[in-house]
Amino acid sequence: MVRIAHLADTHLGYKQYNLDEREKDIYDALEEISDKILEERVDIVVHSGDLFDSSRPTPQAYRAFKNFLKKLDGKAKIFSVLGDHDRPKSRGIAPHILFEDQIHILGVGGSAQQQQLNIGGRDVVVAGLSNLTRSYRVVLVEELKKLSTLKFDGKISILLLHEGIDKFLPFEGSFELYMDELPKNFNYLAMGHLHTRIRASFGKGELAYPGSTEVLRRDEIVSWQKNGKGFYIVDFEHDDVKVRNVNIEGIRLQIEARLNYARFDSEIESLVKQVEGIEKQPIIHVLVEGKNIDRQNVHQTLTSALTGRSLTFRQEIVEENEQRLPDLKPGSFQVNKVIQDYFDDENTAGIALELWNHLRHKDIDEAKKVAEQYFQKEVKQ
Ligand SMILES: [Mn+2]
Repeated sequence: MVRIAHLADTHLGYKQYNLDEREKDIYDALEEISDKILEERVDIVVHSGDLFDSSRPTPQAYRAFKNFLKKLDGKAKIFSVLGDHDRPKSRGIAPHILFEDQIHILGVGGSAQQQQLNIGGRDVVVAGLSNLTRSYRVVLVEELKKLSTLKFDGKISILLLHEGIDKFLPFEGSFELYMDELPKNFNYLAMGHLHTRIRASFGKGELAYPGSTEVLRRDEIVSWQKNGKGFYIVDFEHDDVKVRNVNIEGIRLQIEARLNYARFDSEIESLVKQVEGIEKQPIIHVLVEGKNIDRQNVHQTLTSALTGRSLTFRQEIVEENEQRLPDLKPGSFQVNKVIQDYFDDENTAGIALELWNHLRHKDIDEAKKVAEQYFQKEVKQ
């Protein structure tokens, strides 16, 4: 039997809400993963991209990965592809280069690569193609076509990709690939990029996204509660592929609380009871709904109730008589087109689209970055 650990989207160096604690949470998650990988005695570790949150990691992020490698101590071969976050912009080199003796990065520069190794008598082919954006879709599809012609006769075959697929990201413009463009001749498609856990049988084996290893965005809370966060253990025996979840236990709690302003005081009281005594202070997302909401009062009440009981709280206020957008079904219109039609010039439409992409994931930090860059470039000139 050959056993691999499959992880992705560790985003080392990401610092949610600009909090040191959140940066450390991400490193702690990786440390727990290294313990669990050792317990599982895996032969190979594959990381499907976005190992680092940036192509220019901080020393802290480098150190976290160094510690991971030190812990594994050469007990497993490690392969990875670059994601959209840690792929260097233009012609730079990837941060992974510092660890090139210990980690093999596959398919950088637009062409897929493969390596063959022998694990206890069984040949294993690990292929990979680093992230290509939608503007390189032609290259991406061409490379996948080439991969689909490979013959593995009896060898275990694994393919690493960091891309979104239409089936799991229904909005036009948000995915890079259509499901039927993926090669069907591999035993296991080790995917990265989507932060939720997804598993599907595909071709002659399985396709799987392990998801991010921490709750990096608010819209990951629901799937984290349902499916956990962590990585996969994949066992290959004869022609069989078995995938199993391994969960990280130490993840910081994130709570979504919906409070009715008419009963604000009593609802705050029960929220306080709910979070009382939690050892690792939770992150609380509060939504206050009602009429004639006194925003300042809400903020003051939340601050005095939740300070010390939460790592941070985020408040959102919705007035009952505020106009809400009509419900639209995915696929019934193209967001790109709506935005492009609205703005006259391509540049502004591009920025609006980028902002929309971050904000629909409630990724305020990334949206701020985009806004700041725009300000630097367009306004300050
Ligand atoms: Mn990604």
